[in-house]
Amino acid sequence: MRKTIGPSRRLTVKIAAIAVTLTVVGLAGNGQTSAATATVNVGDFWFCNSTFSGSVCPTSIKTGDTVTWNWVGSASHTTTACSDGTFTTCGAAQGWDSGSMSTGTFSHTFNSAGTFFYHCQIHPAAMRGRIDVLQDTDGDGWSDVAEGIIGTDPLRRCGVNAWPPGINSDGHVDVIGDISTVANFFGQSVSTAPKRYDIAPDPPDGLIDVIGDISRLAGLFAQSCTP
Ligand SMILES: [Cu+2]
Repeated sequence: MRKTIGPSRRLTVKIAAIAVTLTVVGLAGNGQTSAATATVNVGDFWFCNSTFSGSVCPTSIKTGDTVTWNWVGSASHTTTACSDGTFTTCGAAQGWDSGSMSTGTFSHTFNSAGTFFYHCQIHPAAMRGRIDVLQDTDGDGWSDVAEGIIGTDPLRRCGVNAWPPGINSDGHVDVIGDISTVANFFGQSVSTAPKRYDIAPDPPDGLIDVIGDISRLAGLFAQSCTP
């Protein structure tokens, strides 16, 4: 006789599969979290990807993060800061200017919150972008606004309800106690699941999902908060 596998059994299987994957990944990733780097591709003739040719590509980061522009096309381009969304006053004085490049990378670190516009000086109509920098006062990788919604302390990186992915507050992301806890609420909205588990995106979307919350946790498996 064949046994039917019910929803809770399927979830257990799914969690076990996540655990096995994470154990393998974790061998290489036993570290601490720190400021992040976002990569923006620079192509012919767009920022991010070709769908943004002629429009503005948005990139969301937190204070202290770095954006690295990566030249992937063959023509020469720049990433040059502009004073506002009219893209009329642009140059190094507005924040940064890579100068003309056709290969390699250029990086800029954003230490203050705000909306920062940039374009390519050579193709200003086709190539435009925007960096949305959210305030992250404690530097734990979650914006102050997100932590306000999740219910963690935006001023502390470690401790009880301080670091969003440290679900059980032991300062470490594990399968038991963190990932499996959140996975148990898979598919639920924060009307029935705790807001504390809705750690992604930033700010949170009100839903406990695999693409957002569980994969974000999985990506931090075996990592610790830095006091
Ligand atoms: Cu260009």
